This record gives sequence, structure tokens and C-alpha cells, in this order.
Amino acid sequence: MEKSLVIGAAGQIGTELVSELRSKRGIANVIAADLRVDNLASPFYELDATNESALRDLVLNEGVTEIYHLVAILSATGEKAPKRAWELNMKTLLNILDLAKERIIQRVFWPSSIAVFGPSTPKIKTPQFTVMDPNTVYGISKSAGELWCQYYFENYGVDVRSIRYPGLISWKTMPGGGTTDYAIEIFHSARKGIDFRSFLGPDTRLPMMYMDDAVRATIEIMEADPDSIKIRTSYNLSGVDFTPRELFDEIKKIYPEFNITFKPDSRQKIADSWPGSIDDSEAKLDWGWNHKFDTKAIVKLMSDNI
Ligand code: NAD
Ligand code: AKB
Repeated sequence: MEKSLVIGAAGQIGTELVSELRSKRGIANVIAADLRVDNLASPFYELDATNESALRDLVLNEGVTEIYHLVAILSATGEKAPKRAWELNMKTLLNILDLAKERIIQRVFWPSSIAVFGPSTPKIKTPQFTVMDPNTVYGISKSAGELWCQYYFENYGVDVRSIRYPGLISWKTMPGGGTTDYAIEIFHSARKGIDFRSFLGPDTRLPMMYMDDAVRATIEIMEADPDSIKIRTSYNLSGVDFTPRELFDEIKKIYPEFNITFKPDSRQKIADSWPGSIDDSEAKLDWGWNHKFDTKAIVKLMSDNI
């Protein structure tokens, strides 16, 4: 029986991944850990993932077999503290890869991001293998992290699996300091009846995905036959793509009085360097990925649940 540890469990993805894993595998088999002591149900541990020995003790004491490593400083917050973002994002990944190298755990999930792409990357249907010139510290850390994953796989046989998530849209928790956060904040404004001021311009197209698809992809790649995982850097993953204007137009069908203004800030530059849409043919071919939720369905679910 697998014993899973989700680190960064109180965050946007962790909250939902923990509850889905627990419903599939049983509560006792899925341990949550985070710096933040939020209202996550037990088994929960307060853990600083940069503390290698505390992490090791927890893994050994609990007999953990696989880790979902969700700790990171995201794109917008990372630009405010670049060295802190680099240190956290890299140190925690290497701590966990080392546990797998020593065969203390069998498998690692670590998420990458569309932030690995940069201004010279083709923007439409960005291919799996292409120019990658990220210009945020977050993107640089994800790009380096992908290469570390591949290095540990090739040199030490570490079974590490990864997805380049697009911007994730969910209603259970607030997002954690990214450039795609506007696509969640807009629903909270609409629900409160407040005009929305978008920090991205009206025509900024970005790849996005509903959280249920992202959680399913995460579990599917982790449950896939190891031989089917041909890419050990990270897989492109595609859901939907839209601009702030297109999203607003869709939300306005539900909230006819809703208004938007556009006041791009420093996050515009980050968004401008990212793809508008993603080609995920390899994920489809290798482990059978397919997204379910289109923009209309996402808008309905977000409006119903916020
Ligand atoms: P989040 O910011 O919501 O959650 C991260 C969690 O990590 C937080 O609960 C935080 O308390 C915890 N944490 C921070 N430092 C820690 C430490 N030292 N020890 C233990 N816990 C610590 O992030 P998220 O949106 O859930 O993202 C999770 C992962 O997915 C990250 O690697 C992120 O880069 C990646 N990702 C997210 C998105 C997205 O749209 N949410 C898109 C692409 C990739
Ligand atoms: C961010 O905007 O930083 C994240 C991501 C796409 O990695 N949502």
C-alpha cells in the first residue's frame, strides 16, 4: 500500500489534492504537511521543507512511499524576493530528490509550470520541446528543477514525474501569488458585486485549467506505468486558454451588471513572456491525458461555488 506525503498541502493545489487522494486511498494513507497550520484534517504535520532532517524523520517515521512536493514561491511573489524564491524552490526539491535517490521513498511528483517558457518561445500551441528562455526567477527555478529531475532519473534511477501546469482556477482556496491569479480574483469580485480591476490587459491570452482537471492529471501521471513516462523533465499540459476580456464576457452572461477596468501592473511583463496556448500531444500519447472542463463549464462552476 502506498503512503503518500503531500508537502505544501495547505496551498491552492495541496488542499484539493489531499482531499482527492484521501477519498481514493483512505485518510490514514495520505499525510499532509505545510509550514502553515491551516484547517487541514489529520494526519497533518507542521513542517519546513527546507529542514532536511525534519523532513527525513517524518518520512521515515511514517513509512512514506511517495511525495507530492508542492512547496514553491510563485511568479509574482518571486519577483519581489528573487533569492528567497530561488533558495526555497531549489533546496526543497533537492532535499526530496535525495530521499528518492537513497530509495527511502519510491516516487516523487513535482510540478513545473508554463513559466519555464519565455519571450522567444513560440506563443501559440507551444510545443513540448522548444526554446525555453524564462525571465522570472520562478521560471528559472522551474526550468532548472526540470533538469534536476531528469538528472536524478538518468543518473540515479529516481522515479520523478512532473507536469507543466498552466494557471489553475479553483474556488476552495485563494491563489498563492501568481500571474494567473486574476482569473480567480475576477469571480470573487463578480460574486461581491464589485467592479473588477484587471492587473493584466484585455488581450493577454494565457493557458488555464480547472483544478479538478489538474488534480486528476497529477494522480493519473503518478499512477501511470513507469515505462509510459518517457519525459523526465516535465510534460506540457493543456486545458483552456482565454484573455481577461473573453473571461469577463463569459462571466457577464451570469452577472449582467458586472464591470471591468484594465490597469496592467508589473505582472503584465511576466504574462507577456508566457505562451498563449500549449500543445500537450506528448502527455496525451504517453499516459492518456485529456482535459474535461472548457471555459463555459469553468465559469459556471466558479460562479456556482464561490
Ligand atoms: P500555494 O502558494 O498556494 O501553496 C504552496 C504551499 O507551500 C503554501 O501552503 C505554503 O504555506 C507552503 N510552504 C511554503 N514554504 C514552505 C516550506 N518551507 N515548508 C513547507 N511548506 C511551505 O501554491 P500552489 O498554487 O498550490 O502551487 C503548488 C505548486 O504547483 C508549486 O510548485 C507551483 O509552482 C506549482 N504550480 C502552480 C500553479 C497554479 O496556478 N496554482 C501553476 C503552475 C505550477
Ligand atoms: C503563476 O502565475 O505563477 C502560476 C503558474 C502559472 O505557475 N499560476
